[in-house]
Amino acid sequence: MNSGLSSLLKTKAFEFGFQKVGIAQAVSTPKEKANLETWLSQGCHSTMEWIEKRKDERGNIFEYFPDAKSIISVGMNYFTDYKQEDLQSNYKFSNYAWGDDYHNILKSGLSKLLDWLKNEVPGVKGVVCVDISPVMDKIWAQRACLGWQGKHTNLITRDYGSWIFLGELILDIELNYDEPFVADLCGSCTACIDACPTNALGEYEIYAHKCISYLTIEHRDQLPDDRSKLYHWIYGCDICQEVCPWNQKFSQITDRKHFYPRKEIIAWKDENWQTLDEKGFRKLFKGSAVKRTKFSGLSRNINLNT
Ligand code: B12
Ligand code: SF4
Ligand code: SF4
Repeated sequence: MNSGLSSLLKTKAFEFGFQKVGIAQAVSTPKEKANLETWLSQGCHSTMEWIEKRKDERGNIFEYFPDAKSIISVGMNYFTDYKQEDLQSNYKFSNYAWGDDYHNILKSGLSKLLDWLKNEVPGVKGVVCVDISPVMDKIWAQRACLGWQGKHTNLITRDYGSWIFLGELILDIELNYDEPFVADLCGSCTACIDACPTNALGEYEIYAHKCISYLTIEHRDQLPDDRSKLYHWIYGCDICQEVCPWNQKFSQITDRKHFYPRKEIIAWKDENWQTLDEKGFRKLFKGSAVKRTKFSGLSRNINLNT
């Protein structure tokens, strides 16, 4: 059904800057909904009440967009080949936030795709989602054949590893669907689980309350004492992805200059970070995802690692 339009949509998605694209049929997802509810009931989300608040929509696409028929799932490669060792400071800073805010970049590409489609199919309804919408990005990416959810819980692709951002365009029209990605290519590997310094990973499950990414970005105020070891990370954490053989073998360098580190991220020494003030924070992280943690969060993380 609509195979001409489906393949044109994919061609356009590549043209608008995405490296991965697939189309999933909008269906209910009772198993994933149940997993989410168990995860929440175990308190793994900690203070991320915003996940719980819209859990019905996250677990059921039709609660979010009742007319949904198709989900175009896209991935954008952000691997730059800079390493933590290239940073002149002892602090570590997650690579996904080195450059411009990915939300804006993916949203812009998906909005172009929707505008293009509106010209082709007048009256089509669609919604653009990137991260903050109450939609489980990884589930739809797997259903649209982009890859599988690894034991570290991130979505891994065969051709770029897991260094890809995800987003969706949800539409009220039928399209030609890809087969879900059914293989689990983690095999017997447990490198991510073994490397996580805070034991935040079970198999295919994250205890977010223990995860350095959660603690440095999402947790407000002081950290509980026993969780105050951030292992030098001041924003996010990349350890479980750095050790993944799929990233070591299959990462490809992105040509999106937006994701390359701002010069300060590379050049700053510990004392530059330690003397950063609110004005400097606003200037350095204008148009960056780091704004999420606010100046208070970043300076708390710097202090805890000093
Ligand atoms: C909440 C959140 C977080 C939380 C919780 C992480 C998590 N894994 O859920 C915190 C703050 C810790 C976090 C951290 C990071 N995040 Co985040 N995060 C999200 C967000 C907003 C929601 C994810 C969610 O729904 N979690 C709820 C739990 C229940 O979902 P889940 O872990 O996928 O759980 C599933 C499995 O446990 C599964 N399950 C249970 N048993 C089994 C058994 C088997 C066999 C299988 C296959 C599955 C399975 O069932 C659950 C439901 O399907 C998404 C964006 C979005 N809207 O989806 C981004 C997102 C997942 N994050 C992203 C990124 C980049 C990161 C970081 C890498 C950032 C960083 N460098 O610091 C880290 C990675 C940490 C990690 N190891 O996951 C990307 C991941 C891209 C990708 N390739 O997958 C996303 C998709 C954002 C985006 N749009 O690109 N994040
Ligand atoms: S991001 Fe870091 S702390 Fe979180 S699960 Fe991965 S290795 Fe563990
Ligand atoms: S490190 Fe190993 S177990 Fe973890 S996600 Fe990668 S392949 Fe899977």
